Amino acid sequence: MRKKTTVLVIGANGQLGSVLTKSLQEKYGCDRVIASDLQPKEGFEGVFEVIDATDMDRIQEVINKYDITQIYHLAAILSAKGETMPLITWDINMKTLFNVLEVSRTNNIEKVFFPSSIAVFGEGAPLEHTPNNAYLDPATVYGISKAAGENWAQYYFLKYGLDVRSIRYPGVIGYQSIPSGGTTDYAVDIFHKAVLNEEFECFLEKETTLPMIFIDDVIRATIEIMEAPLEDISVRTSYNLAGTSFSPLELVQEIRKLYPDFKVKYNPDYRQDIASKWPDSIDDSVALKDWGWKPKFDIELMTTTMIQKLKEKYKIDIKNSKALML
Ligand code: AKB
Repeated sequence: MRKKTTVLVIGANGQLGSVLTKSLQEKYGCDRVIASDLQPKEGFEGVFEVIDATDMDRIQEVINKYDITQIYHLAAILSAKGETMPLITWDINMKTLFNVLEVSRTNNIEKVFFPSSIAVFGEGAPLEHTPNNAYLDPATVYGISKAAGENWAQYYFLKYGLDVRSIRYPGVIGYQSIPSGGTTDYAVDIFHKAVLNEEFECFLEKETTLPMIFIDDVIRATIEIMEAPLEDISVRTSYNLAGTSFSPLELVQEIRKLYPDFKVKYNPDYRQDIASKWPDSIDDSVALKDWGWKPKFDIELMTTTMIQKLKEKYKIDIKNSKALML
């Protein structure tokens, strides 16, 4: 008899994990989604377990406790932070992945989700419409760990039949949480500054175009690939995924349609070197062909949605802080 789907989300406090956990709760029910991270998150509603994913025994305990059938492994150190501690990043990103793959194999987990990233591409890949099977020569330790991880995901599928599915995420733009440690993080921070009428200092050059995606699209893509019939998944390393592509300047121009006085200064740092080697745009036609992927948000819709949501959020935050002060 097929077991009822019970999902474990590792890295549930992160930019993506926090939103994905909510969508999974809506889909499977609160008691069927086990959120986990290094520490509990204030205000979290649902079932939570503290897991350090470098500890395989701890993951095993949680699998046993809830009879887990699917794992979403979202914990990783991202590109920019990774460059400040390369060996630790390699250890953590690979150890946590191996732990997830191994416990999944030995517990007959039905499906595993492992996010990869546009960071797997380097100077050997075409900058425009980078194809799914482009040469991978990543220049960051994060990118190297994701490229290696993609191959390990495929290895576990081919050797053990473990159903690991993966997407190469572009930079994710969302209003619910603030990302940290990534090279694409500027594109979230900029919206907060615009809504708060503050000047924004950009750590990338104004012309640096990168592939980005709005949070609603990326969550939908993640759930869609996990729901696709097994026989439709032809790529066992990772699928390219496109949302929209833009440079800081193009984003500023879009924001200025709503905030004409928005001030920005450019002060590129080491993250510019990382971004310069990543693609400008992504060819995601294989994802379209295999499981029907199509993004809904372009730069315009993403910008208006971000601003509307952040305005609501800050109004609420201001109300809350006033309430606390009374
Ligand atoms: C980062 O900037 O490191 C991430 C990514 C593109 O994977 N957002």
